[in-house]
Formats: sequence, C-alpha cells, structure tokens
Amino acid sequence: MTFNRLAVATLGFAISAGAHLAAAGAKDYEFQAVSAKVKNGAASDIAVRLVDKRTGKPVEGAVIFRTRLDMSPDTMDEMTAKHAAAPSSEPGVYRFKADFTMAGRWALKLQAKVPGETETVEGTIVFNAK
Ligand SMILES: [Cu+2]
Repeated sequence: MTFNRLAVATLGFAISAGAHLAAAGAKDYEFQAVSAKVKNGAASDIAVRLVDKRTGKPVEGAVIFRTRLDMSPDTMDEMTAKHAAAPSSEPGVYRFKADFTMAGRWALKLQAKVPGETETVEGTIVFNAK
C-alpha cells in the first residue's frame, strides 16, 4: 500500500515536470540591445544580448542563423544594410559590424537556435544610428 502511494506520487511528479518542460519555449528568451545608440557609417559596432527571462541570465552558445538589418522602423522596409558577425568575449553578447548608409532607426531581426531549446528564438532590436 505504501509502495503504491509512492508510485502514484512519483507518476504525478513526472507528469507535472513534463508539463513544465512543454510550457517552456522560445518566448522564454529575449534579445536586447547592448546599446540602442550606434554610430552611423561603415563598420559600425552593434551588439545584442540574449537573456533567459526565467533567470535573467545571459545565454551563451546560441547560433544566430538568420539576420536582416533594415530601416523598417522609419518606414523604409526595403532599405537594408550589410552586416557580419564579429567576435565577442562577453557571455551572451553577440556582435556585428554593420555598414549603415543612413542615419535613423534600423531594425536588426534575428533568428537563433539556443542550446536545449527546440523552438527557434526570434527577436527584433531597433538601433538608432547617428
Ligand atoms: Cu533609410
């Protein structure tokens, strides 16, 4: 009898743990601007931080596999800027070199794979190039 109750309790725990895992997802992560104000012009440094909203901690090892940098915040959706990933030594910070061609607001749109997360994490960060 005691054993059976323990087995039922263990099963109940396993189900609730599974439900918790299923509820976790891409929405638990957020890209943030390290600094929203950036320098206009070629080879400008821009950086984003990826955080786990459940813990507030930076997320290392994300693979950012798709990016787009455009002026959609200033209603110039078709105006894009070349950019490339750059090395970063700070955990959870992902850097790029961007060739801005116009002062104003630029949106960096990212898609990333995060370790331990099956869903694709997406983010849009607005930078103000001056
Ligand atoms: Cu523009």
